[in-house]
Amino acid sequence: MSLLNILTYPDPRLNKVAKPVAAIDARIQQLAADMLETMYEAKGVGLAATQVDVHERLLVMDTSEERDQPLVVINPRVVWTSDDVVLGDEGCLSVPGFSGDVERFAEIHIECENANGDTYKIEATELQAVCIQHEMDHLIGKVYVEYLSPLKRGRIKTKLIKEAKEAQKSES
Ligand code: GNR
Ligand code: NI
Repeated sequence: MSLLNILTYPDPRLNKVAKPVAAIDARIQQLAADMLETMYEAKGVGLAATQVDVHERLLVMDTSEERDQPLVVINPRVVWTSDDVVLGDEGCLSVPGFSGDVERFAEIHIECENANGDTYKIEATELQAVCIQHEMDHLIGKVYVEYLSPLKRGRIKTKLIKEAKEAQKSES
């Protein structure tokens, strides 16, 4: 098990489009385990492979209160979305210190594979539904800030670039 580095917005690697996972093998199982460890350590409810600079369609998630229900989602396919939408305040581990309102489907059903290669279905509502849509956006290279106003997105970008430069300075 090891902790992985999470990319920070506006890193261009966050805009890469992930390819399907071709084979659920030991490498993918190790990656999923490391992503879960990284997600729990960062206190996130989800993490997409894109965020750890792996451009394959894999995400992990745990939206349970007790944080004891890890899910590994490989090659997700959307099979149904509700007509209802919800507006929610979203955060992202790749956009530390900020949040913003995003509209999402209230409910979503997906089909995917787990780390053993078994196909299963998730019928998600509430935070889990929002999280799945947020993570699936990462897999197509999309960060939630793209839904915010250009003004708000610009402020976030400027502040995070400044913080990254200051972190670099204090390293040397
Ligand atoms: O930890 C996270 N919390 C969260 C809150 C509201 C909507 C979406 C999320 S996902 C986020 C973790 C993350 O960045 N996943 O990509
Ligand atoms: Ni995110």
